[in-house]
Parts: sequence; structure tokens; C-alpha cells
Amino acid sequence: MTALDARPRAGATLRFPERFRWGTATAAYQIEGAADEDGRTPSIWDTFSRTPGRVRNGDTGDIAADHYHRVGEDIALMRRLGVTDYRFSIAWPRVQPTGRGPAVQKGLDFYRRLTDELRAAGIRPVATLYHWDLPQELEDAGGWPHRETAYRFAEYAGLAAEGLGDRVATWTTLNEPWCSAFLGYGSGVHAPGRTSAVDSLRAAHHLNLAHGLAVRAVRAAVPARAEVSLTLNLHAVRSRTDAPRDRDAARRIDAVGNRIFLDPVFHGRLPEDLVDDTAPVTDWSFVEDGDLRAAAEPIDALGINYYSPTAVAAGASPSSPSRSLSPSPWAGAERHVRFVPVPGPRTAMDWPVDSGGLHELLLRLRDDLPHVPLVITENGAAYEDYADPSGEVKDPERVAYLHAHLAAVHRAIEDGADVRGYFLWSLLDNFEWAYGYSKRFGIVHVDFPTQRRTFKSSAHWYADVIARGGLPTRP
Ligand code: IFM
Repeated sequence: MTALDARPRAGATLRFPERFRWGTATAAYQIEGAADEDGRTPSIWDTFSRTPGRVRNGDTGDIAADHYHRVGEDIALMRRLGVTDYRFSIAWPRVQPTGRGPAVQKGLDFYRRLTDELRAAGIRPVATLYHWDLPQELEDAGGWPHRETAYRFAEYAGLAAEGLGDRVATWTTLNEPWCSAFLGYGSGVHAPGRTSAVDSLRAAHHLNLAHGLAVRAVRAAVPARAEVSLTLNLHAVRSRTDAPRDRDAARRIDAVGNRIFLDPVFHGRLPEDLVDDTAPVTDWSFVEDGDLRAAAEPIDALGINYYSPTAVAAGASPSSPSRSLSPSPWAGAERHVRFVPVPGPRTAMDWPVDSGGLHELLLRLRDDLPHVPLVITENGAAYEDYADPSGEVKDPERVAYLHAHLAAVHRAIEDGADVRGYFLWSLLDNFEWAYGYSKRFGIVHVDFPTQRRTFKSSAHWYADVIARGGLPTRP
């Protein structure tokens, strides 16, 4: 019997398992605003976004979607959607502003109120401890390439878990450590904007260590029923041809994009081919005895963020496809790999729309990590949304995107992947990192000057999917 043999729900064509979790996701810096309220101090993203030329239009997260002051309104939106779960992140610089010392009560209070109101609304709180907002003081002390940051993170994780442990259902240590390490310290297109291949690898290792230490710290503070997880933006890598050189290019990207996290976290080892590929950059002597064992602290689920696949061939490319003027984030692979276009339609990010990549990724994880429950912690798309003269926001392309990707998840479950939930990115239009407010990922439109929220047609569509417990045949 597969998970899909569960009792049918009226009206649904592609039924999901009865206990499937339906959620939306956000992140602190992207929506909260209130950047200097109640003791919060700057994170690397405050510094980066206030540095001219780093973020499009000079946008910052100072106000963002003003969620800090509109929690009640935003939870009411989620009630209307009917979501079972809400994935948000806790701002480290709100809870432990300088990355050291005791927790700030007012910072914790904000998340206590958020989680209380979620629970009162019947929505499970799913908290991410790190969605890229490293306290600036820790960056000044060396940031993620510096080993001590991993211990700082574990301490903060323990404080957050002690303060909120009784009310959070699922804890996620890190969101997309690949971006923190390789966009933050390799290509420099994300905060803190450093460009050093060796630092990006050091950062990746310390993020793995931080994750494992944080899992321990959280488990020590929360009830046994709470789940602990990690979210990775795994790359669905395709080789352009079956030629050995092209396949080797795909292997390299898989090593430095995926297995650099999967192997330490699930097997307590570094991929040997990664160590060979990166030999011109580092000898990995920053890995100390016991680090990989610490990184492999058991977790309850793996979160996957998926947007589009990556296609490669043998060759050399100075950077990834969409970032052609920045240094490469692909330490050790850049002289051997050329990124090739994936055909088909594209989103406003210029990312290809290809739901097959999500199916491929889920089956790969089914085979590689057969005992690890999977959750799609982010999936969604940016389009050029606007309110029409009648005030409606129609986004049929996003509906089509979401439909195709949920159908791919359904297919993967039919094929035996243990996928437990789906979190749509994102609840609200928000601060899209280096793109500022120029890209809209929300299913709820935010008119930033007035902070007015409007359901897009995709929000109505998603509410219907959740109510049915499955997908209609057509978007
Ligand atoms: O907005 C981001 C999010 O913070 C992390 N994952 C990808 C999203 C879209 O770029």
C-alpha cells in the first residue's frame, strides 16, 4: 500500500496522503521589517543592503512587509488559505543581537506571540533558526569561514529552543547553507559579499558543524515530540549529454552543490571526489577530528527547496548562468563546467520552469536516503504581478507553475518517495535579497507603500487545493 491509498477526499483528482502537511514559507529578514526595534542589531544583510550597489534600487529590509507589526493580519491570511503549517525563520539578531550572551526577552516575545497565535489558529509552527541573518558582530569576528561561528550558532540555537521549545512543532537548523557559503563567501552576490573560494569551502564545513551542534542543543531543550531538520537547496543536475566529460561536469556540481552537505550530515564523511576536485583550493585541514561525526547528528526529516534544474557540460564558465559578472560560486568546479540553458518557459527570475527536476531530485533522495522523510520546504515562482484596475491580482503563470510542481511531488510519492509536506514560497511578496522588491514570489500581493495585502488568484487556487487535499486535473 502506498501513502496515496489513503481515504479519498471529495472532489480531488490527484489526492495527497491524508496527513500531508500544506504550508507556506517566509523568512525573517524578507518580511519582518522593524530592523532596529526591541533590541535588534544589524545582521550581515542589513550591512550588505545598506551598501550602495549591492541590492537592486538600494532596497533594504528595514520595513519589508512590516510583518513585525502585522502578525495578526498575516495569520488571518493563513487561516483563509487553510494551511496546516507555517514555516518562518527566527532572526538571530533579534534573539541574541551580537551573537553572544543571553537571549533578549523582547526578541523572544515576538516569536512567542507569533507561535501562540499560530497555534490558536490551528497552524503548526515550523521554525528555521538561520535564514541568512548572521549578526554583523560575528561576521566582523570572521563569519562562517571562522570555526567559532559554529559554536556561537549552537549557543543561539539552544537559547531559542529554551525560549520557544514548547510551542514549535518542527525546528530547522539552517536554510540553504549552500547559499550562505557559496553566494556569501564565493561569488559575493549575497551578504557578506566576500569572494574567496577557500572561504566558501571553510564556510560550508562550519555550517555543517554548526548544524550538527545545533541539533544537539535543540534536542536538549525541547520536548521529545518536536522534530529537528535541515533545509538544503539541492541542485537537480543534468548532464547535457552522456559523454564522460559532460557526466564528469555534472558529478563536480553534484559534489560541491549537494554532496558537500548530504555526505557529512547523513554519512559523517566528506565526498572523496570533492576533496580531490578542490585540492587546488584547499587541503581541508580546517576539518578537525570529530567534526564530521558531530555534523551527522541524526535528524527527523530533510527539507528540500526546489525552483529549477541545472544543466551542465564540460567546459569552463566564469560563473553560474544568471550571475555572469560575478566570480564563480563553484569552488573547484569552475574550470571544468559550463552551464547550459534549460529549454522552456522562464519565471521573472529568468529561472527555467521544469517540474521534472523536482521529480528527479525526489527519486534520487528516495534511493540515496531511503529512511529519511522528505519535506518540500520551498517551491514557487516570481512573476510580474500587479493589481488591475478592479484591484484583482491575476497570476495564471504562477498557478500553472505550482500545479506542475505539485503534480511532480504527487508522482514522486506514487513512485515511493516519502514526501510528507509542501511549503509554498512564499506567503507574501517580500525582499528578494539582491533583487530587493523587484521580484514578487508571494501568493499574497503586498502593495509596499500602503502594506495592503491582496490574495492573488494563486492564493485562491492554493486554498482550494488544500481544501480538496489534492490537485484538480487542470490548473
Ligand atoms: O527568497 C528566497 C529564499 O529566501 C530562499 N530560497 C529561494 C527563495 C527565492 O529566491
